[in-house]
Amino acid sequence: MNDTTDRTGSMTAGGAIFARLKALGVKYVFTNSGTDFPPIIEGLAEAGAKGVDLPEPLVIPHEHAAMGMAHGYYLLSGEPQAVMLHTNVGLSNGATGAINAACENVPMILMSGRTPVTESDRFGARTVPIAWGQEMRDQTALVREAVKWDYELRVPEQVAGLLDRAHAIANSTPKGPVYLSLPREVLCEATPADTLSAPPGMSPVRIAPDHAALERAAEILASAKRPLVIAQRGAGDAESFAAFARWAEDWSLPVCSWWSTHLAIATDHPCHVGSEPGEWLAEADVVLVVNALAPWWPDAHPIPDDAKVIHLGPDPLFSRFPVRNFRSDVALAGETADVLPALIEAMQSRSRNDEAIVARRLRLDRARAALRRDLDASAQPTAEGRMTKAFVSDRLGAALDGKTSSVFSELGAPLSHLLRRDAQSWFQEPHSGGLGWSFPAAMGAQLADPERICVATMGDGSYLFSNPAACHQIAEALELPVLILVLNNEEWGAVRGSVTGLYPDGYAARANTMPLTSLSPSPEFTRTAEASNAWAKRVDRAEDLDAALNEALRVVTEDRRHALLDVRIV
Ligand SMILES: Cc1ncc(C[n+]2csc(CCOP(=O)(O)OP(=O)(O)O)c2C)c(N)n1
Ligand SMILES: [Mg+2]
Repeated sequence: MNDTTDRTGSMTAGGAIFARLKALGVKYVFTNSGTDFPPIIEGLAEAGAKGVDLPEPLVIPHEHAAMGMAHGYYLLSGEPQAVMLHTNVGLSNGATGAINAACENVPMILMSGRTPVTESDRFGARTVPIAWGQEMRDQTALVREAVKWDYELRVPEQVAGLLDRAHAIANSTPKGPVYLSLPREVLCEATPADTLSAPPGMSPVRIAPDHAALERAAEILASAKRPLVIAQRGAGDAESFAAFARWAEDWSLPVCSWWSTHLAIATDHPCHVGSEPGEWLAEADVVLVVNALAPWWPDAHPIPDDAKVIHLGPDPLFSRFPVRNFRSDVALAGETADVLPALIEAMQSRSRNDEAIVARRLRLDRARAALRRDLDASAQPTAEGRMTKAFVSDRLGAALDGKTSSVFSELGAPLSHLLRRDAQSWFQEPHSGGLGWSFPAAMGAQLADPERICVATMGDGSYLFSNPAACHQIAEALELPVLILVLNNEEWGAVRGSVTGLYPDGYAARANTMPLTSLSPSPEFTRTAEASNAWAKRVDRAEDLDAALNEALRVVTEDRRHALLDVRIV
């Protein structure tokens, strides 16, 4: 027991941060500690000894993994997240995760220590040379562009108020990460403890859609002849997901999942036209863009000059991004889970153009049948029995059918060939593309929902970006039985594809070995996984995949052990 605390009813600021996070609803703090952490660790122990209710601090041995886990935890739970890192060096390792979180409107309170500013004569002052080496003129600059708000804790009495504000801003529409830096001397000081468990002093703002814009959008959509819906970040929550599916069917609305990062509609829904918007956009008279950063490819997907475009989502103009000039005739701002049902409701009273709806239904039936034929044909293994991403995706979808599961894909099994039917059953890496995301995101999701099957599927390059040894250590230490599917082509195939896309007949495309794309020889990833007690298997031939998938699923669900399949693809 600390005498100072007993006499004054106060607590070390380092511990007070945790106590306040608990009051804000944070269950876990994804933490990577350092030499600025003594007051945090001492404060935690102090608070624990006094029976103060705290979130569980988790040791996460790489910052990118900590950020990915908080991201994945939020995707499944919708609950507020907190990540605590070490000074500038820990923060810079977490910066890619902050960019990913910002791109996907993932709210989290990101914190990192600040090296002591005093060199002597004050408790908490600098000791080892690292304290000089880690000082920066503007530490926050490392993540400022990715956060909605930032500040530095100046005095210990600010802990509760600042965290309340950070939480409210992070969780306001449009949501996103915020950053608070924590100087060591301030963390060492005492702060009043009596108000730390009080309810939050500030509520997040939830923006409601503008009524007039809703009516206008409903009118435009109801009278459309050839509408197209493009959805990238889902259809909101489970309820609005279901309402969206019924609505699309009722009005025969083609729904396209161009570069979707969340599932908006079942992949086998009669209105789902796949991931290519080109042919539908070319003749669209109305386009509804549901929370999509880049809803189409302007150079490849022309849209008619007189087509009306409606954008719907937490920030329909994506104002964080300097350049994004997709036409926007009507903007409906708000959380998708609110706006989509409101739009559906506003459509109810509109007159229906039944002739156009029937024509659309016939066209959709033909398009779905053609899509199904294309997908089946392209999901075959090669003549030599080798696997492709499409084949693996098709088999993974079949293996997971009927099971409550979420797939986190990062250049892994493509959505086009994967059977997915439920809200939250599919996530792809954010459009910021900070690779190394899916393995930790799946672990965060598993922590949030222990009974769900959480699958991370990724390229071999993406697996290496995830700091696999650290991630496997986490999976073993926290007993997170995730299934990892590495789709291993021994290269950065996406980089190769980008080069041949821009220079189809160029020198690089004709070279025997394209520069800067090879990852050969591939490590035996099974051994990396086995080092942390995972069940692991390498699969080279198409005929062996089904059995390997089923055994891996048995291991994660029955043995509750994490598993890795190193799937060799062409
Ligand atoms: C942190 C980070 N570094 C580099 C890149 C650039 N990059 C984009 S795709 C890619 C290759 C991914 O390779 P892999 O995961 O093996 O997938 P493949 O395309 O081979 O299927 C790279 C390196 C990135 N997006 N993020
Ligand atoms: Mg690869």
